[in-house]
Amino acid sequence: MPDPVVIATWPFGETAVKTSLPLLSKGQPSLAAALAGAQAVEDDPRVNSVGYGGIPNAIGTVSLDACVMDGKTLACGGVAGLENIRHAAAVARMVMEKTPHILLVGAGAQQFAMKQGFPLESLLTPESLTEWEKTKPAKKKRGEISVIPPDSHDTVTVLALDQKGNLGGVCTTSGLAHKLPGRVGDSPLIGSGLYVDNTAGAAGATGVGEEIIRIGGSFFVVEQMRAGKSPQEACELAVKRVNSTAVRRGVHPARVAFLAMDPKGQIGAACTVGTNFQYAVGKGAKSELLKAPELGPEGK
Ligand code: SD4
Repeated sequence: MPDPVVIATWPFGETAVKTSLPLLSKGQPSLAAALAGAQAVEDDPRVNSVGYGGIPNAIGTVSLDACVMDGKTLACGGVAGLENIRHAAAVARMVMEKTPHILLVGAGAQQFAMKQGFPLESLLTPESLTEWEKTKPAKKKRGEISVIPPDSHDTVTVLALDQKGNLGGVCTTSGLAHKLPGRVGDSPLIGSGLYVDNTAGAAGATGVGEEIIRIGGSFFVVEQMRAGKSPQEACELAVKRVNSTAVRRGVHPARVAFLAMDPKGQIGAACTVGTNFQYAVGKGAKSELLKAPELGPEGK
């Protein structure tokens, strides 16, 4: 029986880890435990990039993206552009369990959630509104992506290994602050923000979604593990790939981070330079916060 392990992005990932770990220790399945952890972050109004209290898009609407994946069966589900419903990850799980589809968006996702009994509510808080006002980009050039305020920490991605040796993962976010209405990031896209397969490993991402989608980020990391790389090596290869695409496009590498877990519960993480990516790790009765290595475009 493997020791349960759970990892989650950013310092607020500690909230997720502390919620998930006792559930895993009681024998709960990885996906249920990861979802409970992610939901604790969605509910925390102090986290202004996930769920309730997330920073709104360019027109002041909080719009959530999320997905879930089960490593045993490859069952998965997601929602994108979900408004006025705080538990986006739980809705994603319902998409997985109750529909033949994988991704529901916008009004359709909201209608589906309401039918499943999720309440409608405003996700804005006075604090998130103030932060939105304060960080509003003065003027954006056409095609320019909003810059994430340096202190706003992003998506929560939770990867868990349960006592039966099954991997499960959840990714949930309000996405880039000030994004264009209708913009979908990596977080609800299976293979970009999250990918989980018991036969190879689990991976998740955080940062500028466009860069993660461009390289098929989480799928890339899992396939590196399938080919024999360690979770650490796999994450570093994904960051190098992001860096090399940035060099080819003549732009500075965007802020992106990956984290991964193999089927034995070994973990890894890496990020682009200047990202200051920290992640929470829970194993046994212990949880801690680790800092990921940063890789520059020169690949160091
Ligand atoms: C996105 N990856 O929507 C998300 C944003 C984020 O940490 O903040 N990630 O692109």
